[in-house]
Amino acid sequence: MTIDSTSSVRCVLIGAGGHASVLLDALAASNATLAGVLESDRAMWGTTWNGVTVLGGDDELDSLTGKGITHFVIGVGAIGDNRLRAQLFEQAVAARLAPLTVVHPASVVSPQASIGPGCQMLPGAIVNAGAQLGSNVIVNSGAIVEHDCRIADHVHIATGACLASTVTVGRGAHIGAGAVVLQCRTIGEEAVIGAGAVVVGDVAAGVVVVGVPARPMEKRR
Ligand code: JB2
Repeated sequence: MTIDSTSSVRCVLIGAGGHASVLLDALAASNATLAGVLESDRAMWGTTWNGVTVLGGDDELDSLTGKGITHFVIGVGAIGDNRLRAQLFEQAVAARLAPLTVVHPASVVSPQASIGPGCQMLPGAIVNAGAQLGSNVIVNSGAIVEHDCRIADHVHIATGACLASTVTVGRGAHIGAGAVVLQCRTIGEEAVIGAGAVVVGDVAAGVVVVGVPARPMEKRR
């Protein structure tokens, strides 16, 4: 990884697993310096991961501004349950760190789209005109957010999923890998769309749907 020691953006990566390893490429192409990672796995503390020091656990967050770290990146993908990502985001903001927006150079984001702080656009992601994304949204590799979609905070649109135009997605929802949501549908808060599902109607908050066409599997809360 290229580390630019002159950069004023020094960030910490929270989580050091599979999703974090994908983020490394985008970070390397940015002007941010990756100053360390935080891990819940104590065995990793004090070691290096992909050439970056594991500073400790999330209890370290409060001390990081004093060490010249300015920004954070949520490195946990947490498939199917975005509550951990939301909690870590809020914890890092409370520690006075700023969310770093990560845009891989091979993603396409329309200048007419808006993306909130801490969003992650991974390789091959497309966000088209008029789309509005809140904070801490992942548009994972090869996923498509078509024009005029409205995506709330902490949503994860997994690898290869497709939101046809003017879809509304509520806070913390998960759109599974390869799923398709037809245009103008609404996905409720913390709903989960199973991998490969085709959503032809609205999905209520907290409901898990699977299959083609997508049908409810269970109520989450
Ligand atoms: O609360 C936490 C925490 N919980 C788990 N704080 C911190 N700092 N770290 C945490 N972790 C750590 O995140 C785990 O100890 C582990 O090292 C890492 C999660 O790695 P894993 O590879 O298990 O999952 P992931 O979330 O990075 O990736 C999943 O989601 C991606 C979107 C995988 O299923 C991937 O295949 C998927 N592409």
